[in-house]
Amino acid sequence: MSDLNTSAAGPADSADAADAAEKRRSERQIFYKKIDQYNLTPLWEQLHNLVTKTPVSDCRHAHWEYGKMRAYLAEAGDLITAEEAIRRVLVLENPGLRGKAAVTTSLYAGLQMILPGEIAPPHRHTQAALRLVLEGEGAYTSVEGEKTIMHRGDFVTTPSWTWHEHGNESDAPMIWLDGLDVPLVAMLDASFSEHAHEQKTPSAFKAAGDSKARFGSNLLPVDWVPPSPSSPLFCYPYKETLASLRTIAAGEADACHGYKLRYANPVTGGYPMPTMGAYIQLLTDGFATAGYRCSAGTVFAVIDGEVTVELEGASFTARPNDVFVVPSWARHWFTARGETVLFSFSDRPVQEVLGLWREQR
Ligand code: GTQ
Repeated sequence: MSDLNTSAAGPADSADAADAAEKRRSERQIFYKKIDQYNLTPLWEQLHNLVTKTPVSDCRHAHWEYGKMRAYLAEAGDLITAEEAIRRVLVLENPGLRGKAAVTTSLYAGLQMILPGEIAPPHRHTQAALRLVLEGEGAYTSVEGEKTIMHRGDFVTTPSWTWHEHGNESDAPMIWLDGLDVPLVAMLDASFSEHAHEQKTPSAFKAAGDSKARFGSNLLPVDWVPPSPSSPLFCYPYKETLASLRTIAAGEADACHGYKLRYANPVTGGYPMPTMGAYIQLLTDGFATAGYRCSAGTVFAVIDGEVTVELEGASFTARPNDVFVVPSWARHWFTARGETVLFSFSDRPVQEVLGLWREQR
């Protein structure tokens, strides 16, 4: 019977239904305005935007050519000293996240330059930092009183709340890529910092190579208990990293990654710092990766060789010292020209510890 009634519904009935729907819509709008004054909002109007089937992000893929960045950095060098700037850095802002000092939703990247004779003064902050040395030889970063002389390709860490300063006693500019967890720490409202003049207990001077001797040689100080989840080793020299990559490249390559290793905390086997994972991978000449995506938006820097990247319907070729971003869940393909070495960093450790990290091969 009800079937018959429905099919027999005339134009008058459907007009009534439309009127009723319109009335409900306007009643709802009035209701939303009313509760808005009390800082309340209806979930059902935005549930689909909050709980998406797969990641939806303002983070876009992006590519910065080193030649252009370097020219702008040189101009910055004429405009401001490292001491004046505290840190003379050009921030790589994701085109989808302008104004937020974010290279991905959770991470920050910048290109820092120190000219001969300059010093970037000591400070410490809760934000963790990593450096990939791109150009120059012989400038230093000092972490907790230990001076590390930097060489191209070296991976240097500045864990949360460690005192650090940079200086350049060489006769050429020194340029490196900074990676920090600035947006993540901002999201958590957990930013604290101090400058050296506020420092109450200056960090003791340590010999160059101290952390490598204690923690980076398959030895550990007797009775040593980790004071933090971060790696006590501050420098991972590229010379050793490259030798490892070339040795494992005699074996079988991973279809998605070629030969890929992650930087490790030698004490725990975990990540160098709890908020950022860092990686190094070698792709042999002509190697084309299988499509891959993961839920950690990733910043890549080319150390050697050349890589053509395909993702989100776009394609670009990245050359030595270029930086590019692969957003969360963006499937991508790499093709290498020449022996290619890629450095990368992401928030994967955070996602893993929260049980969120996913990948698709
Ligand atoms: O070298 O300490 O790119 O504090 C941003 C903030 C570098 C640094 C950055 C920093 C540093």
